[in-house]
Amino acid sequence: MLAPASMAPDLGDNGGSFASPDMALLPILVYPDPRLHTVAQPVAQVDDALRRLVADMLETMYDAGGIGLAATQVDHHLRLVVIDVSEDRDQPMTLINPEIVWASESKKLNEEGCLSVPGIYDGVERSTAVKVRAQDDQGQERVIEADGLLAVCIQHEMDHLKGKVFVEYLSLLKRTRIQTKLAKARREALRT
Ligand code: K1U
Ligand code: ZN
Repeated sequence: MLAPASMAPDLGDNGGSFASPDMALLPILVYPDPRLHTVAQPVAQVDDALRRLVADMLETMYDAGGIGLAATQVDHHLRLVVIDVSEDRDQPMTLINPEIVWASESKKLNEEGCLSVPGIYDGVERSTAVKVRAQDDQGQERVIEADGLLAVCIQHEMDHLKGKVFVEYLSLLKRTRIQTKLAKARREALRT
């Protein structure tokens, strides 16, 4: 993986596994919730309210064991993504108004999961490397060159901003089975 050198960890003492008492866990929408298909709007202003949402999304992502989270998944329809693919969970990245400015022609099938599709993992073909332009949590424009897991995660999260969930790359038969499985899990959770 190429290091995202131009995008320094962005939350200082609030990043990584450190959680301040005023952070909040946000409920994650579960597929097939129709709100997951909302197209996110650009962030107009990077201010304290947005930084608060970023901190809450990071806490939610770490708590859920994810490597990424899009604002769409927590019912905020803004072009905002948080990611941490580091082993030690101490390199949070915030991508505000991200745009993929280049994607490699070479593609690879990767096993993906999604916090909005709990317990389901399947293969999706993605570009092996991408270049992304985004603002950080101070509103500074950054360019990130990514490959490996970071490139896969960025593409997965950017799909969420378009209202697309990874299972939509799978066959109708697989999607139907996934919906049946999640509906059963929801019924069982309601019973207990
Ligand atoms: O968007 C999300 O729901 C987060 C998702 C991101 C993602 C995982 C794997 C490939 C592409 C994108 C997750 O973090 S799901 C959690 C998970 O399964 C996982 C955790 C660590 C490494 C790999 C997968
Ligand atoms: Zn996802």
